[in-house]
Formats: sequence, C-alpha cells, structure tokens
Amino acid sequence: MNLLDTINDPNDIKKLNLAQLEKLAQEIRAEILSVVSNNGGHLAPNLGVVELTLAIHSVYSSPIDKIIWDVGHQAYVHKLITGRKGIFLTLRKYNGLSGFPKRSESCHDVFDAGHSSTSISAALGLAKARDLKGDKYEVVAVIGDGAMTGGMAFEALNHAGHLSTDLTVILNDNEMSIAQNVGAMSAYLNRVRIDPFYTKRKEDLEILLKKIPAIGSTMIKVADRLKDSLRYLLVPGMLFEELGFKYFGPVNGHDINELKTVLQNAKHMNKPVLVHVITKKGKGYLPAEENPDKFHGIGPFDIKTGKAYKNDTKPSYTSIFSDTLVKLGEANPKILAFTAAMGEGTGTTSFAERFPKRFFDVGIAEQHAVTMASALALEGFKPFIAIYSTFLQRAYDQIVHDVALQNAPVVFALDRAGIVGEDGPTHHGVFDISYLRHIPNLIIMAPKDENELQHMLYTASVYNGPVAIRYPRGSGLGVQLDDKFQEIPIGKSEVIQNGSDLTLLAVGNMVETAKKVAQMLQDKGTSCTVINTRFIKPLDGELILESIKNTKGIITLEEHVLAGGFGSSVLELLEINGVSKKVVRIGLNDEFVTHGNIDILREAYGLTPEKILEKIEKEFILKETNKFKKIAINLIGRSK
Ligand SMILES: Cc1ncc(C[n+]2csc(CCOP(=O)(O)OP(=O)(O)O)c2C)c(N)n1
Repeated sequence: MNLLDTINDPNDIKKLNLAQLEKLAQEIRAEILSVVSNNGGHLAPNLGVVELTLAIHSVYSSPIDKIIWDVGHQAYVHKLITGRKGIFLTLRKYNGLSGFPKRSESCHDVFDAGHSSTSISAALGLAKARDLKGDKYEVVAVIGDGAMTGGMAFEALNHAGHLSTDLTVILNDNEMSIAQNVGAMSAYLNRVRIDPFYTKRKEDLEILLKKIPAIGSTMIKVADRLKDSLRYLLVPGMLFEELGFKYFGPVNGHDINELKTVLQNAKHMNKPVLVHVITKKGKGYLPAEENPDKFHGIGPFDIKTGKAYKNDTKPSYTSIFSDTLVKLGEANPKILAFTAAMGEGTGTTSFAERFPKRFFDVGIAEQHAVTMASALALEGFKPFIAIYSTFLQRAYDQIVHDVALQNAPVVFALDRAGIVGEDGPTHHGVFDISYLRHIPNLIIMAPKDENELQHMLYTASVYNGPVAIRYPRGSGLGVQLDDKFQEIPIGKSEVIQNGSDLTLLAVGNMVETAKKVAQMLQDKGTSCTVINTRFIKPLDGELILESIKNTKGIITLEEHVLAGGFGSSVLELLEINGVSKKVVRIGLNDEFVTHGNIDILREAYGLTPEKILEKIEKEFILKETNKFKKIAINLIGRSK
C-alpha cells in the first residue's frame, strides 16, 4: 500500500506512527525524484527537507498555523501533503503547479516567495496580525542557511527579538547556499554544528561558574567577563539568544522523532524561538548528495545517471559572458567580479578560479554587493556585478544612491533578462529597463546576439561610468564570435535593413524576432526598416527620427513590461521632438507573467513573430492593402 496515496490533508500526517512517517518520507523522495527528473526543478533542496516537512506538519496544524517557506524552492514536500499530489505531475508546467508557494494555489501557502530572505519578516507580520486581532495560532518560518545570509533576514531577526512575540524560525542548515555557503554567519553555524558536546558543556560551565568564589568586586567583574566570553565560545546559538530568541539545537533534520520533540517544545514557548536543524542537501539520491549545487535547480535529467538531457549545442549567453570576463580580466588587472551566491548561474566561477583575489561572492546580499562594488569603482577598480535581472530589483536604491549619483563605473551584467520560463513570476527579468532607464548617468545596452554581448562587455569595461547590459536566459543564436573585441560607440544603434513602410525598433533578443516579422511582412508586400537599438539609454534619437521619417509607423519590440520600458522611451523621444507618428509597442502588459515553458509563454503573451504579425496587421490595416498588392504581384507574375 502506497502511504502517499492516503495523504489528502496534513491531518492525515498526524495519524501516522514513526515507521509509517519514515516510509512516507521515502515515497515522497521517489515521487519528487521522478517528477523533477522529468519537469526539472529544485531537487536537492527538497530531498533535504522531507523529514523536516513531515515533522512540521505533524506538530503544527496548517492552515490554522502558518508555515512560511523562505525562497519557497523547497516547498514540494509541503505541496505533496497539502492536497496537491494529484497534480504534482504538472509541477512548473504552464497552467500547472507552481514551483514556489502560491496563495492562489492553496490555503496552506500563506506567503508567496521566490526571492530569498523574506520569511522572517513575513512571519513577524503574520504573528503581529494575530496578536493585534487577538487570534491564537502558531507562525513558523523555515529559512535556509543560505537565505540567512541576506540582509533582510538579519533585519527581521533584530526586530523579532525586540517585539518578542510568539514565533518560530526553523533554520534549515545544510551548509549550502546554491553552492558552498559563505560568510561569518556560515562559519558561526559551522562551529555550533560540529561540537556535539555543547549542551553538556553549557551545564558544566554553569556549575563551574557558580563555584567561583566572589571575593571582592574585581573578581566579580573578572568572573562576569569570563562568563561572557566562555558563553560565546561554548553555548550554541548564543548569537540568536542575544538577539532575543530561545535557541534549540542543533537537531538532526532527518530524525523525525527528534524533530517532533524539539518542535513540540518550540510550539509551547510564547516568544521568538530559533530551531537549528541540520540537514543534508540532496538526501537519499546519491548524485544529488554528491553534487548538491548541480542538483539545486536542474532541467530534466536521466535518473539512473543523474546526467542532464540537453539538446542545445549553441553556447549560452552566460557562457559567453563567463569567457569574455576572464579575457577582460586577463587584459585589465583592475577588473573584479561580484556574485550574490550565484557563481555557477551567472558564470563567474571561471573568473573566480583564475583570479580568486579579484572575485567576491557576497552571499545572498545584492544590496551590499552593489554598494561595495561602487566603493571599489571609486577607488579605480572596474567591478562587474553578474546578477540575474530579477535579483537586482533588490538593490534599486543602491544603484541610484551609491552607484549612479557618484557616477561610479560599475558594470551590471544582467543575466536572465526577459522571460525565464518555469520559475515563473518571481524570476522573470521583465522590469529592469523600467527600473533603470530613469536613473541619470546609467548606460543601458542589450545585445542582439552573443557576439554583440562580448563587444558590449568590452565597451562597458572601457567606459568610465555605470553600465547595465541585459541579456536573456539560455543559448544565443550560435553566431560566429569575432576574435577581437570592438568598442561600440555609446548610443549608436545598428540598422539591420532598410524598408519603406514600417520601422521595427527592437531590443536584445527581440531583434531576431523583428527580423522574422519583417520577413513575414515582406512576403505580404510590406517593407520594413529593422533597427537593432543596442542602447536603450542613451537612445539613438537621431537615427530613429531619421528612419521613421518616411515610414507609416513604428513598432517597438521588447521582452519586458511595456510600462516604462523601451517603447515608452520611444514615445518620449517623439513627444520631445514634436513628432506625431503611430507607435505600436510590443511587450508585456500590466500583469505578472506566469510560469511555464519559455516558448509557450512567449506565445501566450504575444511575443512570437506570428502573434506580433497579427497585432501589426490589426493596428496598421495592412491586410487589405497587402491582399490587393499580393493579387497584383501574382497577376503580373502570370502575365510574363
Ligand atoms: C534575492 C535572491 N537572490 C538569489 C536567489 C537565488 N537562490 C535561490 S535558492 C538560493 C540558495 C538558498 O540557500 P538556502 O537558503 O541555504 O537553501 P537550500 O537551497 O540550501 O535549502 C539562492 C541563492 C534568490 N532566490 N533570491
């Protein structure tokens, strides 16, 4: 009998004895492995929290008690036992189950996430709402040691200790962020983790201290100081206790009984509690245990070998960035690289290996990375911050206040700009043009292909001011790479083709789409100018105004929200110059883009060449004219 089939609600978990819970844990692992190997997803984080999730749901009563998952990439087990196992096969698919907690999906998902380090703030908010309303329930935040490196987590711990309300933070410590965790907090947790005799030593210490005779005030002071320093050295979790939390741990995160006992204790405390749980990332699947970073988030793979199924042979934008950064670093010793816990994802690991002293993994601390990089830039260095477009959202004020205002020559390499696919709305990089375009001093570029990316990176490396370069997830077009870097004149666009009817102005990966649309229109008798904008800022106003003079209208194309995006900047250009011309903007409307396969999403949100053509034909009533033109062309052809 499959136990998982009998779990329709977390209450069903409460009926199981230890042996059954342990059996269920194995069934859940098999289910997750099977679905993720097919759909892709966050495998290792979920395999690591199976017992922990079962223990949480055994002790707490969701949805009355509120369980909040930090980042939310580890909530698959939670989803499976909160009534969603029947649709688990649709995980991360378009119209299927999200890979992250979603309030719209279940009453057991109490706070949406995808970005890191928000859970303690959210838990504190829910706990305070409970207090203010006079309700009674427990609030639990589950946060990884990686997420704990994020500034927001510290801010929330600080405030929670101060408010001293009833809430439990479960620190899921697996020593890993995506890769090995970094920082002093990580080192501190490591010290706590490795000494199993802490509790015993704590008791011994107290007995010892009581025995110190208090002879005179000096001795008392010495004893106090001794007590303090020894406590820091010997008492586990002292740091959390100082912040106002009751510390429990370290607890074996794969021992359901032990977990249940500690959580029961935590539940009965009426103050902030931190439960320090030790887990193994990837637990139960050897390839993931051995390579937890590779299996943190993975595409479809072969379960037997653990090898990813990959069919794209073209290099990714990330790999071109990675190679170019090393080359630039070789030529210029002032070049530095920053990542916020995304070394592999952003392609900075090669630079890190080649120039370890010039590389900084700051942890999940995007804001700190930006300000620190700015200071280095002001001291004559050239920092490249390699970051996903979506995560730079965190550092908006630092870009304005610390970088742009001082014109610090920091380069933002914005990977995953545009629609990213299965990770969904928390991860699409579709806001960066809007949140960067209005910042003075900042240059914004977007390459049409991977060859142009390397030239833009070079251009940024020699430009004396802040630059952002946005490029998409996944592979490039497979174009030949020039051997020598070229400096692209700042603010100069590229005319791909000249035409007489319409002007297509495209950004980044939409240049290729624009070329396809132009060809389709050409086949129907409409001739288009196609411009690769290259610079979103400064805009090549001269070229754009000149090229639209003789065409009927303008179509702007961007894989980005329309509000405040590239198309908006073209509208501003026309307004400033008193030009009145019809503009149709292709991009994303004012709604969040859901999760799913990238191609399906582009189709659903109107970004494929076919959908764009449809829209252009509707807006410019070309259809009628073209129908007649086509008939005329055919007739002339026939008469020959
Ligand atoms: C603000 C932000 N930056 C980066 C990421 C990418 N990211 C997702 S999970 C993760 C590591 C989280 O580590 P940890 O909290 O220890 O969880 P684990 O996967 O080890 O269980 C990172 C860096 C993110 N989600 N949010």
